[in-house]
Amino acid sequence: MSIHGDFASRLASGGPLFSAWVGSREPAVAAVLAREAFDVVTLDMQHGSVDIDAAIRGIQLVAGAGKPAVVRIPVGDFQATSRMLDAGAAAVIAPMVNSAADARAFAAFAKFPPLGERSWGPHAALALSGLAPKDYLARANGLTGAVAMIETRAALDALDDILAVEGIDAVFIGPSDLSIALSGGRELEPESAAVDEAIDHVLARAKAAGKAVWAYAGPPERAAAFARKGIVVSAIGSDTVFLRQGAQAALAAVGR
Ligand code: 3PY
Ligand code: MG
Repeated sequence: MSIHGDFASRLASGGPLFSAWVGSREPAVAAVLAREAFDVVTLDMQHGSVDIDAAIRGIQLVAGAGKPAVVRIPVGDFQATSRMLDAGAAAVIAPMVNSAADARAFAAFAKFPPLGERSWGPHAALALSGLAPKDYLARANGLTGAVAMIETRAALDALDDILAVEGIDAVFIGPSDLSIALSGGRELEPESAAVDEAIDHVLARAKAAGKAVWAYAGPPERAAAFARKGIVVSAIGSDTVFLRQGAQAALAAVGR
């Protein structure tokens, strides 16, 4: 089975899956993490320094390690979705999807007709999927994911409408922005009781809509807790955090 097919069936069986989270524009960083026991590697174009070129290379290097790559695009840059899927991303995460209209615009770039308006040109994706062009066209909408981030009050208010958009496969919780939104900008507490309550609400509404929930966890203990709650993909990291933690542990061992 292809990397995409394997990922899609592991998602369908409910996970839990764990993603590395990479903001570095050096694709070799994603490749190094892909060779650890992560199920998937996410390349972050929103807050990381990953640009289109780095994402295209990163997807290939992650695939070389036998793993799927997911890309988080910049806010509102829905057209980047098709490019990332053409480059072989297994799924695209769109940040700050705040309304059904945002979700429809995103899904339009993620899915081929009749579901959406994705334009044809999956050059690298064809090679990675191992599919003939006609088979790719027939299967791509099911093989690749459109994942809408829920991380504002507006998104929570529009949650059922966003979940109802055909072509949105899953929602992704951003606990940091949610904590800022829920506290009216007063706090950054991604593990607060208010955020946990919102997460449970999103899980319940997504279950009712028959859609999956992914989330950014940060620390591995939080990712394990998310997995126990039924979150299908939990992101651990990031690369910068791993680097700093490794450096701090090494320096602590020599008394610094
Ligand atoms: C958030 O927590 O707001 C995120 O977007 C995770 O990166
Ligand atoms: Mg966010």
